[in-house]
Amino acid sequence: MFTLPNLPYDYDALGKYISKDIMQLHHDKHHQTYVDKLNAALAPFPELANDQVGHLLRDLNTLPEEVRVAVRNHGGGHYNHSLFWEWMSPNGGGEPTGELAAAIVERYGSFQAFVDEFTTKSLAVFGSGWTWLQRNMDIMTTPNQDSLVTQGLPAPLLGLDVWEHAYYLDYKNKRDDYIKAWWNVVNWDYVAERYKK
Ligand code: MN3
Repeated sequence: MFTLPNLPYDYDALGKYISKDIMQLHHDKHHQTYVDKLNAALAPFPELANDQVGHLLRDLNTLPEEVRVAVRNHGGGHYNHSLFWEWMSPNGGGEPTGELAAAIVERYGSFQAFVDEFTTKSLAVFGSGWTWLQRNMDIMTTPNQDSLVTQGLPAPLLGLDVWEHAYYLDYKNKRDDYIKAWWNVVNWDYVAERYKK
């Protein structure tokens, strides 16, 4: 059985940028629903229900056909959101340092140029999806709850949820304002930790 992880901070901790109302809805309702639907789909397959969701996504095409769509959508939702909470912090924002900063600057010329490109790609996602910083410093987007690991790629260093449910309560249709605010809570320490692994 899969379970909803606790937020690593209080619901109102990001309040200036992402409200308590959004965090409660996003974590307690949206993420919980992915977990519940994943568990329901895998109930007839206890050996799969005991695996890690990242493994199921990686091996999606070898799973029983009747659970693939559920794992892709709800398993992807569970996996992506479990990381998303960690990618934010009330002590976040600013710029990365060390090897991660060097890799970003080497690829994009400057941290700001990286932010601009990540933002532009996030704004270009039509409908619902995610923007990712990959281990090789590529920025890519996926629709819905699709995961990089299903595509045989390493787990992402950083990801941004651009589904409307992530920002509509605070920012209405203004995804650009949400993204601008989100940079103030990015947990670069956690991204750097993932980069080192
Ligand atoms: Mn979401």
